[in-house]
Amino acid sequence: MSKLTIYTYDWLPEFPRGFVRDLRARWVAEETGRDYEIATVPVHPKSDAHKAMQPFAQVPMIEDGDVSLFETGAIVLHLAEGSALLPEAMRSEITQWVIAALNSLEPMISNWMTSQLSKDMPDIFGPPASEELEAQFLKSMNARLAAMEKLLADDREWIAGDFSAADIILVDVLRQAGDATKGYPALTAYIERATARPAFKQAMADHMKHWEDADAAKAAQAG
Ligand SMILES: N[C@@H](CCC(=O)N[C@@H](CS)C(=O)NCC(=O)O)C(=O)O
Repeated sequence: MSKLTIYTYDWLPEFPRGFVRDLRARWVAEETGRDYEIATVPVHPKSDAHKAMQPFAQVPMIEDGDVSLFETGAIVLHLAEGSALLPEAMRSEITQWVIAALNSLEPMISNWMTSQLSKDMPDIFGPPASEELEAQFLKSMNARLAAMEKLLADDREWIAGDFSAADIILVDVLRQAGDATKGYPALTAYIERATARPAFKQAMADHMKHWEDADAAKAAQAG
């Protein structure tokens, strides 16, 4: 088995912890029983080495032997390869749902969350959206959440057959909507089912420990 390294930031403030997308890479590694190491890139300023691995200077990235990848959809599909998370017969449907989660849900959720976060943190998230724009973001997000609610309520435990790579991406995208999913019982139950998995819990514990260690390293450096 090749050596797997997951790259994330060296430190981040409290508010994004628990939602930084290295969690998706950690989760798939846990589900598939892959050992991995964590490597870090500075959050500020972004380094040339970071940009060489991730052209948009975001995280996460991975190195899996000779393969270097960015984009969580690609990372999760790559690490799921050959495992029960990506059975050959379901490959196309799972890929469809990975792309749907990242392309048809995440932007709507992200627009809404950014409009909410910008109220308290305009220096980070930009000036708050107008009331009209905020209402539009909410409507667009809710239309997508309602469509997902119907699917999950009608006929399925997981989004594409058994628990798969698609559920890892979709659930982590839906988690980002926070309380906005509360009015959707099937979605809420789906998120709870997925996040009750031991692999998710381990990934989250290690993710949070990383930020605690980063705080300690920063404090030690400050003397
Ligand atoms: N589409 C990318 C999004 C990556 C992303 O948004 N990463 C965030 C952390 S979770 C980031 O690095 N944000 C800092 C920035 O955009 O400068 C993926 O799924 O990998």
